[in-house]
Amino acid sequence: MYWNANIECMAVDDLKKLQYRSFKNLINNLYSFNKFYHDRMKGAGVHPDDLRSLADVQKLPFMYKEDLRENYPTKLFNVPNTEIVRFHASSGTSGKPTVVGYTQNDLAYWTEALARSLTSIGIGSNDILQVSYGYGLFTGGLGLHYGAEKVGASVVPTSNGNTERQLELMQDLGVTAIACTPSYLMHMSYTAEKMGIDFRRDTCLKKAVLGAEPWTESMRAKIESAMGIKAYDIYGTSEQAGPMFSECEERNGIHIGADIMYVEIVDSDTGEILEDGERGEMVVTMLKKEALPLVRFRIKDITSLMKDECPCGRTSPRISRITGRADDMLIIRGINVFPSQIEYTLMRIPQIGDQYMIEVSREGALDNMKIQVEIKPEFFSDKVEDMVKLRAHIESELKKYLNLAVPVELKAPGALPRFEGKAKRVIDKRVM
Ligand code: DLL
Repeated sequence: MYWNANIECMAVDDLKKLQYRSFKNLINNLYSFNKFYHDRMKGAGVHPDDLRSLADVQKLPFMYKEDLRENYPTKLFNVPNTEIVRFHASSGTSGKPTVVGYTQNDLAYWTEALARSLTSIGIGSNDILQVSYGYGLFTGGLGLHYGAEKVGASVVPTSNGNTERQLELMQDLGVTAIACTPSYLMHMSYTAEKMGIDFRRDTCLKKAVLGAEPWTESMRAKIESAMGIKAYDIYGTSEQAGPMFSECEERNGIHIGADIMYVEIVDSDTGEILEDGERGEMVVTMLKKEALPLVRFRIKDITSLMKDECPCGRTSPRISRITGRADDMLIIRGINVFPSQIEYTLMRIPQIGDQYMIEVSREGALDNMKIQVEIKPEFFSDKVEDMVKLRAHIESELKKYLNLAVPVELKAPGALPRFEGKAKRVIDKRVM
């Protein structure tokens, strides 16, 4: 089932022509009417006439999150205030927050992208979707809300928090799908167990639309087997609009609406464009945005453009699972580690529950890492020798996969903090 087969299944050459036309219009407009982009292009010695093909996009300079911060809150908006109908803002956990504005058309394209995504997951008018992403300045709640209404699903707008009430409503209303962060779903699963709720027996839940934070295939396996549902990856950032693009039923890469966003993958250090299949930092140009245009914006998320065609019939480009952010990488005694590699290893160990925490500290010139993991109730024991054995096993698995000796601390079930929004898995105690 497609939401917009004309675009989603368009011949690849036609899609590229469409992208080039939108791109050309965008750049002509920005060069003529937007001081920021005009000055940037002049500074780089590029005129719109130099852009003769899609590949010429790479002549344009990159744009960074700092550009948004420096122009806080609305200096980069490209429309008069009267055309802005909504604001969202990032939480500002990694610096000053950024504000995003939307025109009516921006909201319409955002909702269109989500309608395509939800349809590709098989969510439609027969579904009752509980939206447990936060509502408010965060884009998750309202984004999914309007996308789900567009496809005719019945929305239960619970937002996050008050988990016991959420579980009751889920049962009472016969909720079939949920949208939230993977960490919040795991928290729900944990709370349900404590309340004696069995998802398979006591709910109609079949699907989960999970994103807003990195998660791994082993986390997917854990969620699916614990709850008897299918979990789908959804991606987006507030600068792009919010959650937008997701996996289809094939669950092998995230389909990007090619008419909405043009993706390049570059080497984080050199900025050079990488081949399809190579992992690097995602750079996006939003082809339709009016209020806050983005041209060659460096998102910092690490992914690759996939080479193969998707059996679902959609011709749109696909990106592989986001494995982290370029600025998330930890260098421990010279070895590069992404938190997602740690999660992947931990979640495959059956005795480990769904919570872990990575602590990084510095001793002299050396960075150290320690990992705390929660053990599932059925494997947690008072017998010291059992726990010592289990800890040694986890440490040896980490050594095998990461090539790094990391001390592990075992925690009782429920001992580590839970998250209602985005999980914070790394505590960085280094003084920079
Ligand atoms: O997290 C938008 C969103 C809401 C996406 C709901 C999906 C679902 P921001 O708060 O601006 O926007 O954070 C964007 O979150 O750059 C990634 O680092 C991370 N992220 C989002 N989705 C995924 C995902 C929303 N599926 C930042 N996998 C991005 C990995 C993700 N990381």
